[in-house]
Amino acid sequence: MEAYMDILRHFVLEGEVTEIKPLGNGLINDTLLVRTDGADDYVLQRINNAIFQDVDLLQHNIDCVTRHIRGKLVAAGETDIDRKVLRFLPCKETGKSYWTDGESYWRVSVFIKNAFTYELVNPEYSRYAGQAFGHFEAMLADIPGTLGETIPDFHNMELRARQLREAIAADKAGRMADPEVQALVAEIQEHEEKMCKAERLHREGLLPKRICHCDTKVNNMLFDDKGNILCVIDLDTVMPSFVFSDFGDFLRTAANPVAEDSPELDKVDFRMDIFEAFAAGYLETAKVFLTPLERENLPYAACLFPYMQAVRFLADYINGDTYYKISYPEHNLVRTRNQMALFRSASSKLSRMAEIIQGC
Ligand code: GN1
Ligand code: MG
Repeated sequence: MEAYMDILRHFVLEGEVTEIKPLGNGLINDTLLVRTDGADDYVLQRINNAIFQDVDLLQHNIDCVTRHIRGKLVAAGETDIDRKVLRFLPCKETGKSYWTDGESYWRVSVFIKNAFTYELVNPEYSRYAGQAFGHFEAMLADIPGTLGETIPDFHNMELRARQLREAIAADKAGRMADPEVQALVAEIQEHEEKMCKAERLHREGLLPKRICHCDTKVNNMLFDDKGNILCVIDLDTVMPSFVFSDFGDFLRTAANPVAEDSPELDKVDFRMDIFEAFAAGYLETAKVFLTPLERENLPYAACLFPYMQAVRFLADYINGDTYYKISYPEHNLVRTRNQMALFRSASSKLSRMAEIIQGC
């Protein structure tokens, strides 16, 4: 508590701190809820600067995005704006939206009250989520200046496939001896060429990059008590990417009836009712900017994200678990199995997905 209080002293909080406790279950940053006796509570986060190596760029992106969205909400006459976009506190000494002691990086945002996150959503909520992400991308379409890539080539499938090959070649943790790992690698590599389609289309000049959220896990959205979306959180990866990122990553987490690390593989399934609802919502708000090619490749995006996540989890497992937080030694392997099962399920439903998109 005292160590956290020393950090919080670099920001102007209203009221006295009464409690500090862990919040959420992100795999990258450390997140704490700071309760006070004042009007607002706060979220204190340590930014993982091993992963986000340019925190100044990262916070610059977030400042641009939150300012731009705030401006749009004001212009649209929205009310309750502080619940619809995040607000970060400036550091007393530098005025920047983070504080660093040279080693760790910290930021504080106002906690949005009476908001809920879900690990699983029903079709109705998925439709709202689709509208919200389409709207988020539409709002950011005219953001002035350029945003940097906070993790360069974050959702580049060719890069992720290469990183897996590098992990296999180095075999740092000696895990390549496991026949199951070898079988997973073989299955992944069988699909590699087809899954790298987005990068090819981009090189051919057919597929644009747009500002996307790039971490649209279902638990990165805040809902009010009626299921309306308040806002999207976890803005660290907002950057130029293909629209497939936001479409695919939401479905990766929302269409799977179990968590991404569930060992119950027989329960893993790509739920078409969630796909249908999310696609309908997304196309309502994103139709103003989507090209026909982007639209017709949305089913591909639904397969790409479980696949890419499996590649990332497996590479981390083979590397000896240096990227994602784990709770037990086989955690990343269990996650890989789960995401591959989801990939297989989604792949078997591609033609039905295409029909649904055509019908929207
Ligand atoms: C990470 O930060 P968090 O836990 O919301 C990761 C995502 C992965 C996700 C898998 C910066 O997201 O890309 O999809 O874990 N974020 C980063 O659960 O790598
Ligand atoms: Mg998160």
